[in-house]
Order: sequence, then structure tokens, then C-alpha cells
Amino acid sequence: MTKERFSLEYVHSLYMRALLDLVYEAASVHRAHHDPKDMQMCTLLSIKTGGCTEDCGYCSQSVHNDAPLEKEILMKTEDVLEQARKAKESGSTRFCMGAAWPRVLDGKAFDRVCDMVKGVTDMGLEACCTLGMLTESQAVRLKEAGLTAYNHNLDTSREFYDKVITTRTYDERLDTLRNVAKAGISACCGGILGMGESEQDRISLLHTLANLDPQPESVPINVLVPVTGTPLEGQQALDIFEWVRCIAVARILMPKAMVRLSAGRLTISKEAQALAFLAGANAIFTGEKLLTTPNPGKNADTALLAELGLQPRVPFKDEGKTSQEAA
Ligand code: SAM
Ligand code: DTB
Ligand code: SF4
Repeated sequence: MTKERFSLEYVHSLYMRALLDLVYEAASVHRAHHDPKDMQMCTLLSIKTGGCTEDCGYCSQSVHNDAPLEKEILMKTEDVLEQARKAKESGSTRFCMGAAWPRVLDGKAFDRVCDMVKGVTDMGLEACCTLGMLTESQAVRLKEAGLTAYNHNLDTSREFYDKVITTRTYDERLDTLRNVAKAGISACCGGILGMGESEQDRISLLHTLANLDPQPESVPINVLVPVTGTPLEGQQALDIFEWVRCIAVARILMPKAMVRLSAGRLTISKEAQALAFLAGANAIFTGEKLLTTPNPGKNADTALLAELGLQPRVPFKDEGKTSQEAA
């Protein structure tokens, strides 16, 4: 077994620091590795919605749950590219396409997703996909199509995993992450907080994420959106300072990663989001909708960024230019 980068004891000790000391350290690490004014804006699109055979307890799209949802078959490539164009016009630099599949199957649907990835990349946007489990050869095809990153979350600790999902294992998640890495694609890998897990579970998740080799290029921090008709619909809301702690620890342990505030922002105050940005969060999903649940609209986010003196980050193909030059 290779030696781990960070011990569980160390991650635990970081997590338990006085909150403001932790935020201060995370802010220092953030400023040493990133421009603290930059905020990466990403847009999500559900390219295939609902009907998923996995039993994830939080998800509106699982056939095992009873969430009110209109199922939709795989979108047409031209419709996806139209949405990508709109996302680019409204300032997003990354376009993430999500499909409610347990795993990718080779065939026409996957061929179409590869075409979408190529189209999005050709537009000068970073392309990201989240399609469920993936083999190494499928990862290679996505890489050839130009994929920047693959989103595949560990979601919670290994210990808590089967309290939330029983149709797959933690090791299967890790296998896909290995296939993604072997193909030379960056991983976008994080989790969901507020599913009833303990503090120790959050520490364990952060420990696993930070010890991935290579570390994730981006770390989405989702807060549970309690969807009606799912087993987690009545889950008590997470203490917001636990969320801030996780963001700060993620920033310290993964200094180069984009730490992305993902699901759950709609119910988080702008003051708490400002604290999260101070603690190192530097990416958000923008637009009225995530995959199936609502998100703060563009106007709210544009106003928040302006109030805090933050600016949308320029696309990777325009690196070196200022935001104005790239526009
Ligand atoms: N089916 C693929 C998979 O599970 O990897 C991709 C789509 S799945 C919807 C992407 C991620 O969305 C999940 O890993 C989870 O972190 C997040 N997610 C789904 N439902 C959520 C909810 N109700 N609240 C917060 N995050 C959620
Ligand atoms: C991630 O970690 N969060 C995004 C993205 N990756 C694909 C998805 C959030 C989905 C929230 C629930 C929904 O809208 O269905
Ligand atoms: Fe939802 Fe993804 Fe789980 Fe399917 S695998 S139920 S889409 S989170």
C-alpha cells in the first residue's frame, strides 16, 4: 500500500480547530495559490433526466424514489450546444452535462455525448460530464472528444455510504476515478453534506478526497437539497458552520483545487456564502436550475459577486487576458 499524504488524525485536528483560525489559515492558503477575486462560473445541464436504477437516497432521479419529476430521454446534440452557447454568453466558462445513468453503456447514446463534448470544447468552454460509472476505454474516448473534467463524487465517507446508497459500493466509485485519471482527465470529486452523517464522516470524506492521487482538480461541496419523495426529504438542515469548516479544510488540504459551492446555495445566506468564499471556495454553479432542483438565478449571483468585489474568472483558453479583454 502506498503511504497516504495526510493521516486521518491530521485531518481531524484541522477540522477541530477554532473556526476563525481555520478560516484564516484557509484564506491564506487560498491567496497563495489563487487570485482571491476570481470566481469560476459554471453552468449545469441535465442532458438525460430521471429513470436511474441506482437507489441514492438523496436523488430526485432514482426509480427507487418517489420525487415528482418529468423523465426526459437523452437530449439532441444541437439543443445541448444551444444551451452551452447561452451559458457562455452569460459568463460561464465551464459547462457540465449530467445524465441520470448508473454507468455509461457503449452505443449511440454515448457516441452522442462524445459529440456534445466536442461541440462544447470547440466553443472555448471547459467541458465536464457526469454520467455515472465509466470504464477506462470510455474515459479515453471522452478525453479524445476534448473533455476537461469528469464529475464523480464520493458523496460521503466509506463508513456512511451504505446508509445512503446500496446499489453500488465505494470501491466502484474509486474504480471510475482511477479510470478517469488513467485517461488523463481531471477529476471533479466531492460530496454532499447534511445527509445525517456525523462529523467523523465528514472528516473521513475529506481525508479520502485529499489522499486521492492525483488530487481532484475540483471539489464540489453540495449541501443536501431535501427532495420530496426521497428517503432524505425530512433530514434536519446542516449547521452552516459545519459547511464552512468543510470548505476551509478542503482548501487547506487541496490548495490547487477549485472548491465549488454546488447544490444547496439557494437556502444559504449571502453572509454565509461570503464566509465560504473567504475560506477558499472559488467556483459556483450559476443559473436558475442545477440538474432538477432550483439554484439562485444569475441576477442574484451577479449582485453578490459585485457586492463582494469578486469577478467571473476568464475561460482557460483566454488565460493571460483580463476579464475585459476576454469578453
Ligand atoms: N448519475 C451520476 C452520479 O451519480 O454520479 C451523475 C449525476 S448525480 C445527480 C451528480 C451528483 O449530484 C451526485 O453525486 C450528488 O453529489 C449530487 N446530488 C444529487 N442529488 C442531490 C441532492 N438532492 N442534494 C445535493 N446534492 C445532490
Ligand atoms: C455536483 O457535485 N453537484 C452538481 C454537479 N455535481 C453535477 C449536481 C447537483 C445536483 C443537485 C440536485 C438536482 O438538481 O437534481
Ligand atoms: Fe441520481 Fe446519479 Fe444516484 Fe442515479 S446514480 S440515482 S442520477 S445520484
